[in-house]
Amino acid sequence: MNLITEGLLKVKGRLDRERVSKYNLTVQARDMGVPQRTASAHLVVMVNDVNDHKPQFEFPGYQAELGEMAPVGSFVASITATDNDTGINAQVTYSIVAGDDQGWFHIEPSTGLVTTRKVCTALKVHCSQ
Ligand SMILES: [Ca+2]
Ligand SMILES: [Ca+2]
Repeated sequence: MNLITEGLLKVKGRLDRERVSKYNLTVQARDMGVPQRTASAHLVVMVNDVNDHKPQFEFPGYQAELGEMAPVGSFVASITATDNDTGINAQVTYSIVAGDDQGWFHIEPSTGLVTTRKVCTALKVHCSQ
C-alpha cells in the first residue's frame, strides 16, 4: 500500500519580479521509517511580470536649440524613457501630446528621436512644408 501525501507550496508574501524573477528551490521528502530515508527534487519558480511600473524619462526635462531656417528633418532632441517591467509591459512608444499644434515636430514612436517636420523661421509664424 502506498501512502501518498501532498506537499502544497504557498507564498508567504507578495512576490516582486523586479527584485527576484526566479527561485531555485530544493524540496525534500522523508519517510518516518528507521533508518529514515530521504529524497530531494528541484523546483524552479519563475515569477511572471505584471505591469506595475510606468516609463521613466532619463531626464525630467529637455532643451534644444535650432538654427533659424533649419531644414526639414533636422535633429532636435533624443528623448529616452525606460521601464522596469519586462516584455510588452516595458515597451515604450513616444508621441507629442501638447505644444505642437502647428505640426512643426516629429517624434519617432519607437526611438524618441525628435526632428523638424517643417522649416520654421525664428518668429514661428512663417512655417512652410
Ligand atoms: Ca511598465
Ligand atoms: Ca513588473
